[in-house]
Amino acid sequence: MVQKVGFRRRLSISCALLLSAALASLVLPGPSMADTALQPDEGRGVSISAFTFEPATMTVNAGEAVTWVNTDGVPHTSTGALNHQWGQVMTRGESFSYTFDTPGIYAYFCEMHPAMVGTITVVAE
Ligand SMILES: [Cu+2]
Repeated sequence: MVQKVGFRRRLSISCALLLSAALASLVLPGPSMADTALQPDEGRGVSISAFTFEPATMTVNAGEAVTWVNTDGVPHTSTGALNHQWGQVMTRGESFSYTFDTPGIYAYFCEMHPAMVGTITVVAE
């Protein structure tokens, strides 16, 4: 019985290692991708990396743009949660900018992976 449990544990650790190796090869950006993420063309930058919006919460002034940059190996979207005010599919290396003109709290998510969520808070200048 004890041996059986031990075997299962080793097996699940092996599976976890294989899975993380597979995920790492899918989602790890190259160095040039990371540079792109840090220097968006327009506005403040949100990097999409390892199925996460980073930073997940950001505050900007009204009239400012936010640029999302996908550094993952799979497509993601940035989609406004309220009536899909904005929405754009980004493949690896692609970016999308949206200008927030009206103060408020804007929740957004990835349509392909709804567990990916973020919030942009827009304050009056
Ligand atoms: Cu996604």
